[in-house]
Amino acid sequence: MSRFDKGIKTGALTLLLVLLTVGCQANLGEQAQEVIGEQEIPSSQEEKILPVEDDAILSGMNLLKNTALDLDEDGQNEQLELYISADLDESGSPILDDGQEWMVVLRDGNQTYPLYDRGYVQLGTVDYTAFYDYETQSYHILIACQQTASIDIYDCIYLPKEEAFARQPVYSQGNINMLG
Ligand SMILES: [Ca+2]
Repeated sequence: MSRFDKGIKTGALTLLLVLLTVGCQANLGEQAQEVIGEQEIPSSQEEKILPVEDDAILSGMNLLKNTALDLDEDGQNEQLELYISADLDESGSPILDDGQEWMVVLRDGNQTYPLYDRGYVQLGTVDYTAFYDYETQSYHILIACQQTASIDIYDCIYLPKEEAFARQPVYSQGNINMLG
């Protein structure tokens, strides 16, 4: 083997080692992220939300916002609704105290899914965002609860076969200073 060939072989080996090392580091990075994700949001925190046939769960609450959407694709719209225990002024805005109860429900005829059930929120707000995910072909309702020192976001995924929701916390952070 000539010295030239040796040089090429050594160079190729070095390049291979560098690529392997970079590849391993990239893999380690991905694994570490997955582990962190699992630690923050254990899958055991997933809850199944079934409907109740009792409008009394909404007693004393005032409707703040609603969206019509057809989650089960039967041609009839369901109502996604945000409720608050505070009174509303003439323009429909809530008269906020230091804290109040909030609810997010999905109503389908006489069935009501309590997606966020009378959570008491101190100096903060609750809101929802609904969307259809083309990739997984599923409907999601994100619910965000913001307070001055914490934020929690839940993802409620509609399960058409079970006619239920799977709800899990997807982001939770305390000890913060909310800036806006
Ligand atoms: Ca429907």
